[in-house]
Amino acid sequence: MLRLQSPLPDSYTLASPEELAARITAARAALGSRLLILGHHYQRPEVIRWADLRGDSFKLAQWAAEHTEAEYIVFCGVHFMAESADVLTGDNQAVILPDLNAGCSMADMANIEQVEDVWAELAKVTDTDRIVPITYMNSSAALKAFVGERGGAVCTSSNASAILAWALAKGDKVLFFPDQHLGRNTAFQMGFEAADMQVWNPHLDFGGLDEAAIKRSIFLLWKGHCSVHQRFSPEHIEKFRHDYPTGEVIVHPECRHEVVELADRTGSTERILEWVTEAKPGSIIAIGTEIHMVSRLAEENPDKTIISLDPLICPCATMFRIDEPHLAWVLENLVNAKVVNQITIDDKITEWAKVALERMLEIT
Ligand code: CIZ
Ligand code: SF4
Repeated sequence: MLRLQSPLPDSYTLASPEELAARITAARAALGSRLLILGHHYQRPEVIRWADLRGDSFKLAQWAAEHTEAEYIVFCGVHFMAESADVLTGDNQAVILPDLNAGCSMADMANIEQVEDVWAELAKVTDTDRIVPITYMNSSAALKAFVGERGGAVCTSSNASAILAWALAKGDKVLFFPDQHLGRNTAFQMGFEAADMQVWNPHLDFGGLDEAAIKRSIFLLWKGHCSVHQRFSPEHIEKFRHDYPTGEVIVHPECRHEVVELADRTGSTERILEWVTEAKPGSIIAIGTEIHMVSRLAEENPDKTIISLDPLICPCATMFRIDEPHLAWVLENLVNAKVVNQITIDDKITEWAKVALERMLEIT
């Protein structure tokens, strides 16, 4: 979704990297503890080096809420992450996204109007009181509020199986959005079979399913995906195993199921970080996730061979939008007491989105 970031003045776009670094350093010093810069694992190196804290989307949002002294939270990540941070932080804290066009193509694959329509369609063929809606963290605050209001919860890639088990203890079916792959991989990991899952295509009537298929299913998986993770293929794994017979393959659960099946381990960014950090010196590991995180792990673990599972992988284009000119621009505005690019969620959405996020915390 295009969110109309206005172009930056030339004084930022034409500045040299050295000048930008000096300006960011000065702005950070001027703002002191009033400022907290958060950096997601998928950020580029020129940006992540300025982050006070690094983590996955949920950890970052929690840290933002814990750092009550920080008036300004500059979120180097994508839109849904800044929204979650705004939901969890106090009214005295402003969450700022350096480039408003840093969205997430997966999160944009499900919007609130579509999800409300799907719910109404489901009500025609089944009892929606028995369906528990679960949204992946990678979704808009409006979707988090939707699930919160209807007895559902948010999940992350670290806790999806615990959340889905909880959902099935309270209902008969799960409507899972927006990532079909995380939903499918988690359901398989929990022991369910392909026959228990149906893909719901929001662009077709009744998701493209017939009534019997909807009734039979346990998991209705929204037809969404991450374009970065969907690129990893079984052929990449075969090639790696051929080249490095003693190597290990670790992939993110946003990858396709046939990739997850062939991998040695599957886990969230935080898990991948732990596994690589704990691996023995000399280990050879191919990783299937965003390239900036893989390159950073390679740099930080020089005693191990860490490579990308796909040698031609592209970075996440929206994460990549956050750059030093945008960071310098938001920070210098803050120094001049001007808050630009603030992400604010209205009170009603905040209330229910918080319920959905807090429910996730209680369950896990
Ligand atoms: O939640 C996040 O930060 C993302 C995008 C993935 C992960 O596995 O942590
Ligand atoms: Fe969204 Fe995929 Fe980018 Fe993550 S890597 S922010 S899921 S597009």
